[in-house]
Amino acid sequence: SELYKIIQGIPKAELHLHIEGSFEPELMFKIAERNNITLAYDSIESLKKAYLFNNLQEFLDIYYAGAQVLIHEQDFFDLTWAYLTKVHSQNVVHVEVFFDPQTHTNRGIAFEVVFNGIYKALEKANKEFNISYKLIMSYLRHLSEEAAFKTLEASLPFKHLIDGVGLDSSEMGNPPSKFVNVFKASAEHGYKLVAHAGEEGPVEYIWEALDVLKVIRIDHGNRCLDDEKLVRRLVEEKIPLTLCPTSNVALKVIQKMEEHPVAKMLKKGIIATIHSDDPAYFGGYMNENYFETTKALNLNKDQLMKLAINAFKASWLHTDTKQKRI
Ligand code: ES4
Ligand code: ZN
Repeated sequence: SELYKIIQGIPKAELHLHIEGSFEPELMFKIAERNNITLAYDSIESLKKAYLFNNLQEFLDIYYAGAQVLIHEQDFFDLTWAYLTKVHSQNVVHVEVFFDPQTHTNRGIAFEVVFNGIYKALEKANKEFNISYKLIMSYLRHLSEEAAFKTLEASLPFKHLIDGVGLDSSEMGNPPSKFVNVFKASAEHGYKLVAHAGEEGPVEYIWEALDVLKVIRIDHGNRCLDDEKLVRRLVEEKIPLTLCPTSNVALKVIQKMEEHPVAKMLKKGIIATIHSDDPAYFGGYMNENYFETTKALNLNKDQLMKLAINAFKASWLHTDTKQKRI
């Protein structure tokens, strides 16, 4: 369609992408086979049929199960390279990628195996596709702060190559404040701070991410419109929100795309941006997220361009944290 062509033509930045969530069933079966692992599903089709979720937790259970087949550096490289090839075809020119070290270190995979595979693919895409990138290590919030501290420690040999830390996994009952100490320590090591907040959780979690963790960007933040004072804070301090519309529909954060808050957020002056979150599970990479959102909310060209430009504004492209920290 005409709209899809316009979206394809826009150079885009992806700021909210879990690399484990880009694991397509075809590649999952291929890697499972070469690692002699039997998946709980007997075919790609039956696996895909399991991708129906009523909430975040139902998704996370399947997402963590899928990641279990990743064993060797080559597996992490192939996963990351497949993602980068795909987004390159969609005219994505900058990515800020999350990875979840604990999903792997908890089953005996060394941090450096995970890191090296991902890093080498990012470097290759930088050279071959001219894609720029940042890397964000995410702490799993359903685990303890002590476990996050161990992850922080494991990352230190690579800290000159990692740009930030995030907070993901099961939101309800795991408020940002649970991680106040490890976020403070992470900042002291030079990491930038972001956190998932207000996806399923209440606005209080967004306030905590800002006031307690001192994050510079909120992942999701859908619920912020519940609180006028919070909206003013986000606008005044230029705190971006990285929204993920197809994720929100797939996880029933909203009932249908027409209810997505991004248009209202733009009207209020929030630096709202659009990303894919876990594209292999939610059925949409960057173009599909822009396309479905634009159609459902009837966004005009100015709003569409605003979203694309906001992502570059919200990115860390202009920062050179790696140099600074050496
Ligand atoms: C996630 Cl959609 C979402 N929310 C929270 N944590 C996550 N990890 C991967 N995808
Ligand atoms: Zn996410």
